[in-house]
Amino acid sequence: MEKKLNAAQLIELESRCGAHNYHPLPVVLERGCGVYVWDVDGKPYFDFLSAYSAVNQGHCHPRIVEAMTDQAHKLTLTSRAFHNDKLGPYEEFATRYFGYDKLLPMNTGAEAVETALKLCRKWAYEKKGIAKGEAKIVTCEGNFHGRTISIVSFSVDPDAFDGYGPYTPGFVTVPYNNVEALKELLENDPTIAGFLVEPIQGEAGVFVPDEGYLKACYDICRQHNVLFIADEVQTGIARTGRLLACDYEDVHPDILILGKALSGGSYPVSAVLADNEIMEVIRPGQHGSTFGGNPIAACVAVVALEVVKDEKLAENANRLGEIFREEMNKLCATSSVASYVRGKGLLNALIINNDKHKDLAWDICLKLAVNGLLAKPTHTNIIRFAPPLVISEDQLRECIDIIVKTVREFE
Ligand code: IF1
Repeated sequence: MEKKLNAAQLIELESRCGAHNYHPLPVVLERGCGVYVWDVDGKPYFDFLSAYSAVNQGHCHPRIVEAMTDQAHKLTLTSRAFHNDKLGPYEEFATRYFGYDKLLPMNTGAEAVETALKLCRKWAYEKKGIAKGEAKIVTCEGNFHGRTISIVSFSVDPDAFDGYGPYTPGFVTVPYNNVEALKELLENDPTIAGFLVEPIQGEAGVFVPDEGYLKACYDICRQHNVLFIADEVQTGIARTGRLLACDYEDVHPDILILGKALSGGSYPVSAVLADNEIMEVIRPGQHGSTFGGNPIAACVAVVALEVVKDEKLAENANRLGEIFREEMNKLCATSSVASYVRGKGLLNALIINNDKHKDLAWDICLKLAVNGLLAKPTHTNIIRFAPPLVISEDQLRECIDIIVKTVREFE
């Protein structure tokens, strides 16, 4: 048998043999259960990243693992050249669950976003009557929707787009959380087909728009026959304290994009949902994916969604999110390091004052890891806190103690 490699050796291997497209914390994980993960030395941590909100149902949820392994023994992949016995029941379940006529299954978030963009453009030509090749889709400053060429074409983050041109045309950017900007654009440009928006901007640092923003945008889109496309890849599936973040404003997107927690983080499963009038514009051979809608994904997604309801994860995220922000506000009131907290449900960010020391948030995250909690900084001074939604109040309070104690070490 091969000798077990230690953490330093495993990190060195990745560095030597893997592309350097990430800068991870120096922690090597080998096991997870619920809100906990363990490193190769057996040290436990609370996971406050949840694989960027994919593991909402907790690590290795027994029901999800069972659904996945049972199906793995039976049939893994047929492609869509043939039917499989799991896809139809999953589509029926998920469309009822979210209130749409139809679902288009994909695998990753970026693929689902691409699918939504294609669907929107085709709808624009076939239903809205925009001249072929003229359709535009509006996106928001500070957006993050994935890593494909088309998606980075409308990113405003140089890290995401620089060096990857030529870019895909047909996108217009408006400032986020600005109803007027969208209104003006839609009133003056009849070639706009859709508005793509994150209900809360994740990568931008958990940026929560003003109350009423989504509803106002939705109404303006309605008025101008523009599709409201919600990217709920990160905010969806109970993360923000409701099943969807759009539910807070009773907005039912024309096109809904889901990923990440649709599988509880066990498998790449994403989806686009829409009603017949929109979805019917894509016909056989016009879009697809080898793995999209495979029977393992279908089984996993059904159970992952059942777990969300059975374990009342939205309610838990909502209640514990309030506690988390209340305690972080107390910390910020008396800290020179922690400035303020923002977020919704269990998608939150602590803003660090890094005036004196630029890498302070990174250093705090390193110390948090030593103290048994994993989180990752974004945009140098923002620490995202997003534990699995199965976390209990006692566990959350233990984590709050770790965060407070750690931040205090930097005062
Ligand atoms: C990485 C952030 C999170 C997303 C939204 C689509 C996708 C994502 C709203 C694409 C992906 C990720 C991917 C991850 C970092 C990350 C992220 F830091 F950028 F903001 F979650 F917080 N729409 N988000 O947030 O989904 O194709 O990756 O499945 O490492 O790039 P994907």
